[in-house]
Amino acid sequence: MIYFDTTPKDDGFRMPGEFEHHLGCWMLWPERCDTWRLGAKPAQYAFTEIAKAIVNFEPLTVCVSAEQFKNARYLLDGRIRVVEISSDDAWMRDVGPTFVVNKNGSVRGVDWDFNAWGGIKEGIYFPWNKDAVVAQKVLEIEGIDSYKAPFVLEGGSIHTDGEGTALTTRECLLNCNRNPDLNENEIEELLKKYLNVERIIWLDKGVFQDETNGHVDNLCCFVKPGEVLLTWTDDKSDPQYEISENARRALLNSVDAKGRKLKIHTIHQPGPLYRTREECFGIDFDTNAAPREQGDRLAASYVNFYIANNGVVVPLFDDEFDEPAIKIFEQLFPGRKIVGILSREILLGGGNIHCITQQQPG
Ligand code: KQY
Repeated sequence: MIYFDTTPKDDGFRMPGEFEHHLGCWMLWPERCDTWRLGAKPAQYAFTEIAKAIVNFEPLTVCVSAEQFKNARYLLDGRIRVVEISSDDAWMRDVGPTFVVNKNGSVRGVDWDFNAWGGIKEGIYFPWNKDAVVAQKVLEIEGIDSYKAPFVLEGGSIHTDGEGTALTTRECLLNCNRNPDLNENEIEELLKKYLNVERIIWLDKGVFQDETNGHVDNLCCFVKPGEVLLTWTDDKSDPQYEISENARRALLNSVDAKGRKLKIHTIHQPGPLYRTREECFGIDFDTNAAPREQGDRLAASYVNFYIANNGVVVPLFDDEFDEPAIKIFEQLFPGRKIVGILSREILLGGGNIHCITQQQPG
């Protein structure tokens, strides 16, 4: 695998929208016991369900440690490719490569720096040396050449419309626990080069109490060029109201790279949801991992879904807002099958379906 010393922009490669065609999807396998309760068994079951939903639409590879290989192979649908790649946890969106494509359909990877969502002091766990080389290993397996981006970024902190526009949050990208030496203009310039976009739409904050420092993939995404979906609450006393309203105003006042005003769809959040006493039971304590405590507000959002070829895999929470959410997805994606999966177990680990997947275009 070659690392180019140019950028995707130099070479005419761009990050496509997630709604564009995929060659397949990548996931990791959960096993760390200070993230996932009860030896990660309930999480493994949830990942298995999501993997099965995805492989009905497109090829899927699940990367797993040597220790868990046989167990994962046994549990996962036979159509899924299982390969051995070690990792520190299971967030492929953030540790995997971002794929970029050119006009001829060639694909390259972007390999970002990773610091476990905030580095030694503020990150979620230490060490993260295995996570830091997952992208490179995926690209090696696929024989895809790559760009090494010279700054910290997780895939969950960006969305693109494939037509020159990127969406992100200041809370995450300008956080001093990511790239303390870079200001907003400098980050913009880097995003423009490595995603090959012309316009960045900045939202201030991500979902309330999101442990990623406000990843956009839990808050807002493109459903097609010119249209976004934003998590919402009608409850003005909920801190999420101000965050979503502020984002709505920023989106209203934005135009995309093609000069279009955005059509904004909102989707009511579930809950609010909190970690229960029972859900704290069976999480290993470790001073090198963020504590998970009873009563924690969970950053639950339907926006953390995955768009597959001909399908959409949507997180459900056994909540009164699940059914209206499914109806919204049916309206937004008329040509795709909507599959809802109960995903609270993944939410307990700090993310959701979008965070554990990474599409490979082609
Ligand atoms: O939002 C995401 N893309 C990932 C969430 C990672 C949470 C780590 N516990």
